[in-house]
Amino acid sequence: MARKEQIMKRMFKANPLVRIAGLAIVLLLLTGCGKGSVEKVKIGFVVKQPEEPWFQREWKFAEQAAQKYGFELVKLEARDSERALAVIDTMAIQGVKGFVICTPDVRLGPQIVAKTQQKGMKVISVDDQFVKPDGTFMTDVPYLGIAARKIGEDVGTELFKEMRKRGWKPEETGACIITFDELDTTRERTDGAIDSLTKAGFPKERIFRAPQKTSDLEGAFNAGNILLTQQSQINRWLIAGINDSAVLGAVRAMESKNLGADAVIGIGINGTDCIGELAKPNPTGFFGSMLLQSRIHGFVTAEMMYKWVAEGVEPPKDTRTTGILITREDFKQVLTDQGLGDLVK
Ligand code: FCA
Repeated sequence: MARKEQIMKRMFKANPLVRIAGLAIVLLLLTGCGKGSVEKVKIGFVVKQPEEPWFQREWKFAEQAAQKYGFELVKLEARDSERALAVIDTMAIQGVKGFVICTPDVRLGPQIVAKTQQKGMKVISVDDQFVKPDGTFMTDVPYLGIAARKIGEDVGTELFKEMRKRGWKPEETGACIITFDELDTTRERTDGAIDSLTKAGFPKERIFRAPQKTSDLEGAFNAGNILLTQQSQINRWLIAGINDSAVLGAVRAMESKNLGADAVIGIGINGTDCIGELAKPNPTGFFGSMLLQSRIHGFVTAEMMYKWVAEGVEPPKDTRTTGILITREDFKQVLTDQGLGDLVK
C-alpha cells in the first residue's frame, strides 16, 4: 500500500500530464460521489381510494417515515386494475426501488408481483391481502392488515351493549349489516359482527345482510335503502358495516326514512372517516367507530420497505393491527392520544 503511494507520488511529480489527468479523475470522482449522496432512495405508496381519509392518513404517516429516514415518497392512486399495473411502470421509470400498495383488486396480486419482480422492485401489501387465482392468500408477499374478525366482533359486542343500555328489545330491533364479501378483510369484519351479535343473544332472523355494489358511501346508501324497503316494519336498527363509509351510507338511508339518533345505533370501522359526523352538534344514528391504527399502516409499512431496500432487512410476512372504540364523547381525546390530533382541531 505504502509502496503504491510512493510510486503514485513520483509519477505525479515527474509528469505534468499525469498530474492533470489525475486531477481530472479526482474531480470526476468527487462530482460522481456528490451526485450519489444527494439522490434519495425512492419508495412508492399506492392506494385504491385516495378520497377516503383513511388512505390520506396512510400517506401522511408514510411521509413522516420518509422524513425520518431521508427517503423520497412517491404517492400514487390506483382506482382500478389497469391503473395499478400502469403505476408500477411509472414508478420503475422514476427509479422507485420498492412500494407499498393497497390494491383496487386483490386478485391482481400475481400480476403485481410478476411485474414488480420484472422491474427489480420490492412490494408490500397493506390493508387488502393479495390472493392467488385459487382464492388462497399470497402469504409470501409481506402484508400488514387489521385483525378483521376481532375488530368486527368488537363492533357487534358494542352494538349489543348500547342496545341494552337503551332498553331496546332484540325482538323489536333489526341489525343492518352492510357487507362487501368480495374482499376477505371486509367479509371478516361483518362476519365477526354477526357472530358476536348472535352469541350475545340477538335473534339470527333479525340480522340482515345488505351487500354493497361499490365499497363507498353511495354503495352503502343504496344497499341500506333496499333493505329498509324490504323491512319497513322495523323501526329500530343496529348498523354494522365494512368501514365508516358503509355505516355512514346506511345511517343516511335510515334518515331518509325518518329514523334518527333515537332509533339507530351505527358503529363504523376506520375512525378516520367519520370525524365530521361525530363532531356534529346534534347526535345522529352514527354512534361510534372502531379507530384503526393508520400510523402503523402508513409509517411502519413505509419504514419496512425502506429498511428492506436500503438495508436488506426483510419485513415480517404478516402483521395485524387492532382497533379501539371511539364515540361522540371521547373521540377528540382518543384521536389526540393516537397522534391524529390535527383531525379534530
Ligand atoms: C380496507 C378498507 C379501508 C380500510 C382498510 C384498513 O382497505 O377498504 O376503508 O378499512 O381496509
